[in-house]
Amino acid sequence: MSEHDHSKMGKGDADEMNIPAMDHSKMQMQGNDGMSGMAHGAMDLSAATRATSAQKFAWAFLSLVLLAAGLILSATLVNLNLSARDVGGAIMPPGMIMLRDTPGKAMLDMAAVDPRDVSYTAPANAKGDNELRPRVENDVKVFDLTASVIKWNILPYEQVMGYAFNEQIPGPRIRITEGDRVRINVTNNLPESTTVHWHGLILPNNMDGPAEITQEPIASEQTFTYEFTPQQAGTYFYHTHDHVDRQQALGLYGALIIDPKAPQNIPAYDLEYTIQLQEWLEREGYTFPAMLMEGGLPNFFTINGKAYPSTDTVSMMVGQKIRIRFIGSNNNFIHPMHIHGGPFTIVATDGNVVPESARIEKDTVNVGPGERYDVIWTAREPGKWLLHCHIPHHTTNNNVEVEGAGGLTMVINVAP
Ligand SMILES: [Cu+2]
Repeated sequence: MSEHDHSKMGKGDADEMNIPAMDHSKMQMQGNDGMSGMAHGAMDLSAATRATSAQKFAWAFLSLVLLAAGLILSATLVNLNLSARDVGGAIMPPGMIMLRDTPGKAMLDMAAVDPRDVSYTAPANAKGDNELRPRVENDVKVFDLTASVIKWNILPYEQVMGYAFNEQIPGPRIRITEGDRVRINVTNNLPESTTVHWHGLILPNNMDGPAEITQEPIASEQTFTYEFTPQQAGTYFYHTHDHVDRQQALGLYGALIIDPKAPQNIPAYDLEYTIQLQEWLEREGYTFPAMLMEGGLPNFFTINGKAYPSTDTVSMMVGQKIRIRFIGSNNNFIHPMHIHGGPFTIVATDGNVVPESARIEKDTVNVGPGERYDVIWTAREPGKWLLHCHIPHHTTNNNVEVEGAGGLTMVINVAP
């Protein structure tokens, strides 16, 4: 008999197979008896283990105390007053200490550059500090600067998100002559307001640039025009003067070289090279403004927007002299810049010519934020002579030496 035949199986069939026929009425009774018996047993068990009201209250009270303790403990460590409105989708640097007294503005200052603000990706081999040619309008040299967020390679394999003038880091070099009338139109395509300060220049106060002090900040998508006539000559630079802590640390600066009308009392030289320093904090694809604050310490360093071995190599011949203009565009750190192969002479400080009697010979000069040193170095021996910061961490790329150095290093290649 197949399985399918069970449904047709009658009482007789069951007898034939020695399966006792079921008495349904009896089974029902047994079932009821069984169930009521079990219920009685369960009631006995529950009576033995059931929580008393006092116990329930104790558990509820303990849970509430633990919940409250958890909230109070967190409240002592973090700022519960901050809302998403204060900090948006800010991504903070790993290691930043954020306590209950850390304001939302501090977080925004240190937050990663928002990748959604990037409007341009520079070619990996693009260089900054390209001379910006003015157009001349009624004897005024007119320059256009535009600030925006870009992707910029400091090494072939290391791309940062920076704030840039004219889509390069450093911003373009402005080179004028003492006494030139200049007009500079600054357009702001950054996600926040900005201004430009002309560092070291004597000019009308309302052209000096500090936001909220001498002028209204230039809002996003707005343009402000600076116009003045520099009466000084030498090595200067321009940089943001609004949210400086963040904006300059992300690349918003450039060289301003003013040639003298008449020759200055500076020893002769054959070539010149300008050096602008910067620190970077790049972690897991995010760029944070490097600064001397917990979590903000830099792990990359650049000369003219590139880390060694991507920095320039300067070529010279034995006997030639080079004027190196060090610009302290670095925002937070002092860099003792050293040249191998013999001393240099400091011929100008902060744009001002050093009188002959006061010139000193050194082979290392501390370039602090805002400072400029013009030095003249003589190529005495052939070979590869290093120019580098003497803080060894600043000559690494993310703490790694590459091809013998990194970061604030470049080579002066002297031919016989
Ligand atoms: Cu350094």
